[in-house]
Amino acid sequence: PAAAVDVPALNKQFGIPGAVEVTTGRGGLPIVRLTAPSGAAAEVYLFGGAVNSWTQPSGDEVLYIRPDAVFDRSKPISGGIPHCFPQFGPGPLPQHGFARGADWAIGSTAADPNPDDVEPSVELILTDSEETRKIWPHAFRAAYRVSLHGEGLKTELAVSNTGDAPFSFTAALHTYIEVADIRTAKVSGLKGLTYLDKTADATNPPRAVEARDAVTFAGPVDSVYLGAPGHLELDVGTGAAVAIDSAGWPDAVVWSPWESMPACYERFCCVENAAAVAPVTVEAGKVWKATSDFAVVDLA
Ligand code: TA6
Repeated sequence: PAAAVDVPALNKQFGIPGAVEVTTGRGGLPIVRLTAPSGAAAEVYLFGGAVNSWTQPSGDEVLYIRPDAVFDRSKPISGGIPHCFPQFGPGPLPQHGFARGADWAIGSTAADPNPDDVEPSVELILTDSEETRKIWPHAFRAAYRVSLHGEGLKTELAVSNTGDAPFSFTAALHTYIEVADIRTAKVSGLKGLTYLDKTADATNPPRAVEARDAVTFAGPVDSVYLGAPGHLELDVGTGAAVAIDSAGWPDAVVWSPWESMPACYERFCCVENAAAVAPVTVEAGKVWKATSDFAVVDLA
């Protein structure tokens, strides 16, 4: 069933002229559109709490939405920045958990009143419900703040344990980034790290050590890098790279489905901040936080 959301009422409550607008996106789904003074913009779907678009002042889209994505809430949107929570997968819960298929609520919006440093932002909230407790029996509050700073996109995920016993989860920001051609895309920052090669065996992946300065693609890639650094770059093959600066996310995932997705694999690469391997434990009353900031950098 469609979530009953009164979009005009939400815009009245949370809209900030010129900076934050609650409106409808594809499939009529409610979105929050952020617009920065730089001309950068972002769209965040309440369904999945997912950033689905981040454009540069030129209008160029940085993220990628797969052509098979559906916007009817029948399944998670394939593309943008979906959440994997409370399970990265595979594991006992549904693959990727439930957050990317759940309706998040708007907690707050802001736009710094200093006209020199306007930073439009929205905080989306997901809390446990009867439905989530059937899948994962814990009381939690996830708060996901998305903001634009200059031309960049910033995110912060905070997971609070609102129950009275510890819980553990794995998670990721399953970021889809558009590339000119996957064959010329390169991910740097991972050399020397141990990774789990999920293409060999998804449930029992063998370990290997990354020997390359930059990860390149000539076939399917599904690698979970352990202890990833706070700075990664994806050279998208247009003379620009997407820099990802994170804190609190211990792992990184690089995924290309290659020819199993013939219609689109050439046009995207997933570079994901994750807590994918060692589960994060949050004590009762405590909160876990991680940030991930994205910027387009000129390689010329
Ligand atoms: O993050 C990588 C991964 O977990 C892969 O193992 C692959 O299953 C993929 O995500 C699926 O992504 P999708 O957006 O189609 O659910």
